Amino acid sequence: MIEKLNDEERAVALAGLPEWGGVAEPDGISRSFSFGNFVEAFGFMTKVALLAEKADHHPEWSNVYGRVEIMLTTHDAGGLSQRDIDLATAINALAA
Ligand code: HBI
Repeated sequence: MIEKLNDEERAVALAGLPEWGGVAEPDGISRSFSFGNFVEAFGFMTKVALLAEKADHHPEWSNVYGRVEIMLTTHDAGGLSQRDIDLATAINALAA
């Protein structure tokens, strides 16, 4: 059973993910990305989708032209879990 991070675990995790902000409802993290055009944005989303499927952990996201908004939370845990931190870290590597 995947558990929510406690306050201390959360603080440590977010310190390592300065590009991501805390989301209150649902309990999670989010980050915005801006690309030159839709095709670039969708290519990024495709790479994230393959990561997510491999991790069996999926984002809640939106896309408008070159912008992608990603929010990560763990439904099974009812909030932020290590799975979200791991996926955010992998997404950062894609966007680097
Ligand atoms: N993705 N964000 C998120 N949260 C989940 O709880 C989740 C998921 N993807 C797959 C999934 N759960 C289930 O398939 C596994 O927990 C079995």
